[in-house]
Amino acid sequence: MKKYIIHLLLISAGFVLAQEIENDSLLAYQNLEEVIVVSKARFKNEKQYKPLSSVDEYLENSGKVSMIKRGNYAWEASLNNMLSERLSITIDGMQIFGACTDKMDPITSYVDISNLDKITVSSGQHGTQNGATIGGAIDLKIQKNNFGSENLNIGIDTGYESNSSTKIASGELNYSNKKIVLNTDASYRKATNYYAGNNQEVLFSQYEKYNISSSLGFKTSNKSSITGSIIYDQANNVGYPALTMDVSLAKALISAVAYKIDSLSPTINTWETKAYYNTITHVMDDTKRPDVAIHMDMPGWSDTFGFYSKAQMQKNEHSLLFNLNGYYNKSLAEMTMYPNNQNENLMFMLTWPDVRTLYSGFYAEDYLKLKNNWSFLLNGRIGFQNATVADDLGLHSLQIFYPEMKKTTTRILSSLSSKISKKVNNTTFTVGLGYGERAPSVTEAYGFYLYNSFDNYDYVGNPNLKNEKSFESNLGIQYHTKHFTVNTEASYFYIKDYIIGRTNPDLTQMTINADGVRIYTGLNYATIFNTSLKASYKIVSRVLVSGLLSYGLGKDHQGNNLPLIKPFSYRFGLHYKKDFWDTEINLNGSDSQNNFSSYYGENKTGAYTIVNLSSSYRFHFNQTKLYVKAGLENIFDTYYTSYSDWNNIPRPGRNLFINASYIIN
Ligand SMILES: [Cu+2]
Repeated sequence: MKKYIIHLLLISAGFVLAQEIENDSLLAYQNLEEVIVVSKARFKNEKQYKPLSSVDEYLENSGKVSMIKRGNYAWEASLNNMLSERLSITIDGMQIFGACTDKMDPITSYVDISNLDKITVSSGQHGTQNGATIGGAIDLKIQKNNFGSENLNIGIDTGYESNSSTKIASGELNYSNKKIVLNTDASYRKATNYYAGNNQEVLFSQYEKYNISSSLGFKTSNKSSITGSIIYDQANNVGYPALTMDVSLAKALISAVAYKIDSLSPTINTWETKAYYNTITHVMDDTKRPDVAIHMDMPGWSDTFGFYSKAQMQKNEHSLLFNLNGYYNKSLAEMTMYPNNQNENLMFMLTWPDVRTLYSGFYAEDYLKLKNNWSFLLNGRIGFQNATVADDLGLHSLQIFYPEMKKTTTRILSSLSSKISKKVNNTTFTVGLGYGERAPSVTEAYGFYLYNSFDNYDYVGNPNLKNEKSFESNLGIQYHTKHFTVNTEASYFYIKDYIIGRTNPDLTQMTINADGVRIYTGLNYATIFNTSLKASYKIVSRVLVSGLLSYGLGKDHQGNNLPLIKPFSYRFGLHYKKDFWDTEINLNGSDSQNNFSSYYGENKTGAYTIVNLSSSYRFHFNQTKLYVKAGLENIFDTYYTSYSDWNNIPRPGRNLFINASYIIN
C-alpha cells in the first residue's frame, strides 16, 4: 500500500508539471484508447514508418503495445506489461485462440495488414467489450468499404528488405455501390534468415506466409445489410531461433456472417449480430535442428464457434453500448516422443487434453457527457465460463496430480470500471478505477509437461486455480494545442491470485536437461505499474519533433521482479514534410533491464540506441497514385537484444527497405 501511495504521488507530480505548460487552443477528447490505422485504402497508412510491415511491426510502433520475440515472425503482444493470457485479443470482435502450447502463434499472426482497417488498443478494464481481461484489449478491425456511389479500386504493393531478403507482394480489389460491397485481397511474404549487428546470421529465423481474404456485403433493405467474410492464412517453414523447435505449418480459416441494422429507431443507432467460426492447425517441427536429443511431434488444433449481438444507442446525454456474446472453443494438443533407441516405446501425451470452453457474457457501457466539460464512463461485463476436459486419457493424466479433479469447472467472471474526465482549457484530466477477473488459460489450468525454454522448466497446469482478480487505477493528462501535444498516462494494477509457475521439487522433469517442474500457482498478489509520456511539437509548419518515454515495474508479493517487464525506453523522431516528400529520422532505445527476474530465466540486457532513417514520395497521375518509401533501419548496425527478446536472441542489424504501393481508382 505504501508503494501505491508513492506511485500516486509521482503521478500527481507529473500532473503539476504538465499543468505548467501553456494553453492556447481546443483539446481533443481524451480517451485511454489508441487506434492504429492500418488500411492501405487511399494511403491512410502512409504515416506508418514502414507501410508494408507486418501486423506485428504496426503494433510494435504503437505507443502502448510491446512485442515479445521468439524469432522474426509471430511476435506476442504485451500490453501494460501483460501477455496474451491476460489480454482480450479479437479479430473484429471474434474470439480466436492460438493452437500452440509454446505461444508460437499469437492470433495477431493469423492476419495480414491487407485484411485490416485499423487496430484498437484499450487499456485495462476499458477493454472488456469483447471478453474478460486484466491487461486490456486489442481488436483487429477488418477492412470493409461502405455502401455508396459506385467505386472500384485496385491496389498493388511490393516490398523488399535487404537484411533477411524479405519479399512482400500483395494485391487488392475493392468494389462498392449502393447495394453491394466487395473487398478482396491476397498477400505473400517470404524471408530468409536475418542478420544481427556485425553481420551475425541468426539461424532458424526464416518464414513464409500467404494470406487471402474476401468479404461480400449486400443491402437487404434501406437500413439493413448482410456481410459474409473469410480469411485464409497459412505460414510455412517458420523458424523460431529462441526456441528448440520450428513450425512447418500454421494455418487459420476465419469466417463470419454479420447482419447489421442502421438507425433502427431514434435511440438505437446500430444493431449488429454476427455468427462466426474459425479453425487453426499448428504443426511444430524439429527435423531441421542439429543435435536433437529426442525427436518430437507436437501438433495442436483450436476451433472456435461464436456469436455476438451488439447495439449502440443514444439517449439524451448517454451514449450506450450493449454486447451479448458467447463462444465455444475446443483446444487440443499432443506430443509424441521418438526415442533414439528404436527398441524403446514411443511416448505419447496430451499436452492440452481436448479442453472445451463455453463462455457467454454480457457487456454494457454508458458514456455520459455532462456540463462544464465533465464526462463519465461506466462499463462492466459479467460472464459464465464452463471448461470441460473431454479426453479421458488427458483427464486421467491430470488426475495423477489432482485426484479430486472433476471433468468440468464452472466460473463466473465479472468486471466493472469507471472513468471520469474533466477538460480545463487545453488540458484534459482523466482518472479511472476498475475491477476485473479472468479465468486461467488452457495452459495454466490443464497444460501437461509443457517445456518453457525461457526458464528451462517443464510446466504442469493446475485446474484448482482461483480466478485472477485485478484492482486497477489509472490517470491521464492530455494537453493539446495547434502545435504542441503532450499525453501522459499511468496505470497501477494490484492483481490478486496472480497466476505464474512455481517450482515443485518433488516432481521430475520429462524434458532432458530441464531443471525441474513448475506448477501454475496463484500468488497472493502481484503489482504492475506502467507509465508513459508522449509529446509532439511542430517547430515550423514542415518540421515535427516527437518523443515517447515509457517505464514499467512489476513485483510479486515478496517484492521479487516479475518477468518480461519493460525497462525505461524511449523513442524520438524528427519529421520533415514538403509537398509530396516526407523524411523522417528516428532514435529508438532502452535503458538496461535492471529489474530482471532470474527465477524466470531473465538476465540483465544492456542499454541500446538505434537510429533509423526513411523517406517517401507520393506521385499523382490521373486515375492512379504511386507511393514509394525507402529507409535504412539500424543505420550503425548495432548488435543488441532487449528485455522482450526470448532467450536474448539478437535483433536485426542494418536493414534497407523499399515499399511501393500503387492504386488505381
Ligand atoms: Cu508451436
